[in-house]
Amino acid sequence: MSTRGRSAVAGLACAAVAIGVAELAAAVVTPASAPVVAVGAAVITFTPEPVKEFAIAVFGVYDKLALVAGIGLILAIIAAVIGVACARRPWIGYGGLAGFGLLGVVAAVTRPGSSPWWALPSLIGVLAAMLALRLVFRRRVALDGPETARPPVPGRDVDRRGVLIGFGVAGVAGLAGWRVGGTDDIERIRSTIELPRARSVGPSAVGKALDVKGITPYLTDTANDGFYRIDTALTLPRIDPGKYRLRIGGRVAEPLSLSYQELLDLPLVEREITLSCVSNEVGGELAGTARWLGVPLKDLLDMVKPDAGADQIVGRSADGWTCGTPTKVCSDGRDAMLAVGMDGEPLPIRHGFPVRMLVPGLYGYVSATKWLVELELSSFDDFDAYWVRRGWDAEAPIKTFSRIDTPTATKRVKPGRTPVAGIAWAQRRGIGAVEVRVDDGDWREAELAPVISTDTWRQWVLAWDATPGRHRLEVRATDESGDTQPEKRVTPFPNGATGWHSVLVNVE
Ligand SMILES: Nc1nc2c(c(=O)[nH]1)N[C@H]1C(S)=C(S)[C@@H](COP(=O)(O)O)O[C@H]1N2
Ligand SMILES: [Mo]
Repeated sequence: MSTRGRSAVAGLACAAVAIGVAELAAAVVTPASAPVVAVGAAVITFTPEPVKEFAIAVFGVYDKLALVAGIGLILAIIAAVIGVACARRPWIGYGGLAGFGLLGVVAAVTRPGSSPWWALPSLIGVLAAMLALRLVFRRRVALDGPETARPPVPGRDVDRRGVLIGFGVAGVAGLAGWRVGGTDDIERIRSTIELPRARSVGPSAVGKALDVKGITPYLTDTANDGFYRIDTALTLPRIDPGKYRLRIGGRVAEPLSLSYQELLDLPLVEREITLSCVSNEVGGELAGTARWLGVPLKDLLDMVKPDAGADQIVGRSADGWTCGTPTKVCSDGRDAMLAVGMDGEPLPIRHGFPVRMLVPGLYGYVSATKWLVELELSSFDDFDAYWVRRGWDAEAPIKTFSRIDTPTATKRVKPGRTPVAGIAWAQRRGIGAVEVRVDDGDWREAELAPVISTDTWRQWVLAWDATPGRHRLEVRATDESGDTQPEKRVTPFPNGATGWHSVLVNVE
């Protein structure tokens, strides 16, 4: 390898030491204080809306993975370049490390809910990396015997053993940090929780689903991570239910603070509800249906007695994310709740353990705060929540949606009777009809699966006599108030996508 190549690898080794050691230190402080995570979180906070929308459109639920990979790649390139420069001018290396350390510190201590301690992982990581730099780039010495010694060429040599040790230290520290900083401890506590039974169990459509190959199942497979996850959290908030408190305050007559157990002791309801994300594109998969167990939000508001003008409930997450929900969802009969259970188990950590909010009929960003720690009664005039500050609508009821699950564009279809099937939803209004057309022909009405309420999605199926050739299938749904999905495509920003889903299929 050339001298340059070696120097670049040495630069990478030093950066790896910084990241690995910082990761380990962060596991002790708190995982969110790790520099890459903190910088990533800051990037999420400051990224302009169109870029964020692009990221969700391209990477979907892998947007966070893409972000961390992107940061890693940029870091690696800069580290390699600095490594090369460092062989001649070591101060560039120290300066570069100090710069990155500062970036990590600033990002960490400006995170919501952070403390000055959050600076530590970045500082310790950078100090370790400076030490590594000292060991890896050695002053060039004369290699010949004493008699033939020539003065050394200015510059530095790379100590290969030092580089290997650097990568080793980085790997071990990083792995240890990852083990210690995981959610294992909270997961253990979660697995011992026995939730009380619901006082009121709603009707169920389980067992009434359509039997069509390839159709979205009625209940989402939450246990196997089948339920979509969307949030701004790079590290999952870890909340010990034993220390958990929910504060309910703001414009109320009687503020309240409840422990997890006190919440569980209130009368619970269980309901099947479909949750969906405003970022879901036409044909997208950012929605899921589960059996939710929780405390009716109305019961809690009755306890605190909101002021008449408090038209917005602001939900706060343990990681500082905020969400604004119209207070009136508590008085129109819908099952708005603080959920503690999902499909018979305590909420999974990724879905908001120990407590999250859920409001049928509203997109997640205006209703479904995960890792919920505070409800503040406020007004829409007084407060803009996280996504509202970034231009999304303050109020966002879920729009009618329909999707063709089968056939797909990639599967070969044989001529003859073929089921065209999928799902549709229009929470609060209910799905009245689903229609399908082939190649701009007549719209034909699909058969609908039985439903238990307006708040869950509805499967549908239509028998199609497929003829050889290439065909375009289109779907549109009509809600029970008679409104049909508009054909016009609009993007998810700022209040949800519209348009008919279509697929091109090859019949042969
Ligand atoms: N704390 C917190 N809660 C959150 C979010 C978030 O970023 N942070 N995102 C919301 C959005 S945009 C959606 S669509 C739902 C998704 O819930 P899920 O991840 O359980 O499917 O959570 C909501 N609750
Ligand atoms: Mo969302």
